[in-house]
Amino acid sequence: MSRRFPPVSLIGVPTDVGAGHRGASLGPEALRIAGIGQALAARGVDVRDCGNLSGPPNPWQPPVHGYRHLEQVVEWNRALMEASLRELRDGRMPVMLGGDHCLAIGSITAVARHCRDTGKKLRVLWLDAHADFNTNEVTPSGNIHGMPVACLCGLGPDALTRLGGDAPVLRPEQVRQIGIRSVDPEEKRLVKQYGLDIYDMRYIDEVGMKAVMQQALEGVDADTHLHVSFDVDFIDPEIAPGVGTCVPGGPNYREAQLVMEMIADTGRMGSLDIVELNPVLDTRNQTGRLAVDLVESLFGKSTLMRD
Ligand SMILES: [Mn+2]
Repeated sequence: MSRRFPPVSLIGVPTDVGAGHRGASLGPEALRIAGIGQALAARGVDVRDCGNLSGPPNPWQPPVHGYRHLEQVVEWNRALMEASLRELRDGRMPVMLGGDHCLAIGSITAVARHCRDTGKKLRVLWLDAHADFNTNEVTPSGNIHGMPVACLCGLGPDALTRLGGDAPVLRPEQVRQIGIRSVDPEEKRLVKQYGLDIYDMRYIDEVGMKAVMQQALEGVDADTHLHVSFDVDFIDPEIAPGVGTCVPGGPNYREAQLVMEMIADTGRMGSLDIVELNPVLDTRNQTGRLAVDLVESLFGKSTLMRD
């Protein structure tokens, strides 16, 4: 074992209330079946599976004032925020098994609070095909899984932006988005206005993933808590078909591994979301197994001979 990682708590959040397709609610079990707990234990990590949180069913209703299922989204996120904060205060690393990406609101609100309490700087790495910076005014769908970054930056309904009391939870300069290749037209305007740091696929093609990660991790030091929000649709759908919102042209297997390995090398990852895995759209849990493979690299399983 090349590096010690803090003890990990797996928190299953079986819901798709924020998504436009049903099925991400099955993500936690697919990740367990793909062996996430055993894989981390094999890395020498102390793993506790906290089981699944519970919350309201998906009512599958149209949006109201530009938000779909706002009440249910708030309820799930509050449960997750409380569970994550409990684990963080216990000295453990919460690893959220989602669930759709709206859940990052609860998970990152907890992490930001913990960083304030412990005097740590927070850096969020957002691995995703989408910027997730929609608001109720510009969203084409009302699906709240397209809004978490905006909500965390203070743009959204009070029930979500002030889930933990204070808003905004994040300043845009604390976020680095990697792999982006689909941004809605009005969302693009907001992203520019807020000055979000986006490493899109065009930029990755031009400078290469290594340089991108060096830039995204610049300034990360011993006082930094790195939160990784891993939307499985980050990866190219050729190898990761089991997601609700496929966008072609994502990072390939080696690029995705490099991202994870370079994050592991910092030794600063303090919390992780794994979201949007949709087993209903997958092929024999191929995407679930790939996600676990990549998470192993986040915990230092290098495919290179450097250990
Ligand atoms: Mn996302």
